[in-house]
Amino acid sequence: VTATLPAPSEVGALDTTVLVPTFNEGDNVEVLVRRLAAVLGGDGRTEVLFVDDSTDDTPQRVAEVARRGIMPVRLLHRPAGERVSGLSGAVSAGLRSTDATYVVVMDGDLQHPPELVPELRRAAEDADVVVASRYTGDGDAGGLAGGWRRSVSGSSTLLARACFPRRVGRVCTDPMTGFFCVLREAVDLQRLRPRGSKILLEILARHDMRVCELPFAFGTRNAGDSTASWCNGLHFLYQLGSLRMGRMSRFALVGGLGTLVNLAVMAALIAVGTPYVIAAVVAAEISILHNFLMQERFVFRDLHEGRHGRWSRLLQFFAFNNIETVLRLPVLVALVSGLVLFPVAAQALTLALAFVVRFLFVSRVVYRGRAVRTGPVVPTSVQTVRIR
Ligand SMILES: Nc1nc2c(ncn2[C@@H]2O[C@H](COP(=O)(O)OP(=O)(O)O)[C@@H](O)[C@H]2O)c(=O)[nH]1
Ligand SMILES: [Mg+2]
Repeated sequence: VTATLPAPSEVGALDTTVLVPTFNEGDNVEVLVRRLAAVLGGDGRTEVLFVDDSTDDTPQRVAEVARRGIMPVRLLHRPAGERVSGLSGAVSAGLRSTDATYVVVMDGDLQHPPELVPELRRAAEDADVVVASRYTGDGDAGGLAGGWRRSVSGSSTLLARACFPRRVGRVCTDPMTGFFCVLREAVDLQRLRPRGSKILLEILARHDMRVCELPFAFGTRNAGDSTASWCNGLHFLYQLGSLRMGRMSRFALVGGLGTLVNLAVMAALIAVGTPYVIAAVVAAEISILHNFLMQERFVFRDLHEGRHGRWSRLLQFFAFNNIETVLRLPVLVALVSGLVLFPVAAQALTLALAFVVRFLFVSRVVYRGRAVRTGPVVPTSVQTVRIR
């Protein structure tokens, strides 16, 4: 079924989009829209945009509320297979699909009081981003279920602030909040590499923003279940690591680990009596595979949508590294027989030489031209949604 929801604004340009990422929040949709409409009034310059990754009937519930016309409501439903980068991906898809001057991002479970939205919007006159913080003034993180989640949230907040002292630490007490208002044009969407669930951290860490904060009390979830999990925690650490470390340093880390794998395998094979040249070749193949898998996951993960498929990338990577292995072998032999170095030490030397060459090849050839694609801005007047 295809349905067209009402246009958000006939009055003029859209001032604010209230962007609500939702995952199975059917029971919260209507209450949220009603409470938003009560404080935002019907100025026609504010819309609610649900960016939905649900597997339940949330899209239908949004469509119902939209038809009632309480206020302009738009739905961007991402069907299975298109739900890239989870919560952060949903927020950045929403940012991309609006041309409103301001975007207020908030949860769909009423843990973020809708009544604060007008205040956030007002404060944004003097800032690029207004953060609703649980950790400033009268703010309160009480709605986080249990002491354990409170301490996890508190310590990850400190960690994030410590990692980015200037852009985050000094200016923002709650970079992990999902409740904030941002001047849309202050965000360079090309720069975002959304992953995990902390989009505000991503935005702050990648821009020099004028930040302002308002305290707020984090409520308890209205209906449905939280998506917090161990997996989210690991994602957060990964997000923090990749935000802090550029591609080259992650590549170096993977290469460093690969070198250790290479040398360990070679030493082990020599220890059981394998001739050192054969040991060097086997060690090289194993470390090539190791490096490929690690870099796919941790270095070039955001660039997978490019012109080559995974097998083709693997093939190129293997081909290049084997040429490199073949070129390194005579150097290895020369070092061992000429300079009488221990084979493992000589291998370490050839690997160090090859590192620079390898980075140049991989970044210039294998992953060339894979900048993240940014779609055109979808006009806000009409949004066609698929409703299953
Ligand atoms: N679109 C989208 N929304 C999500 C996803 N995961 C969580 N959400 C929404 O993000 C908001 C915060 O999630 P929640 O589970 O309440 O996290 P918590 O408040 O930290 O427990 C809620 O509105 C969820 O419905 C996702 O993968 N995609
Ligand atoms: Mg919640």
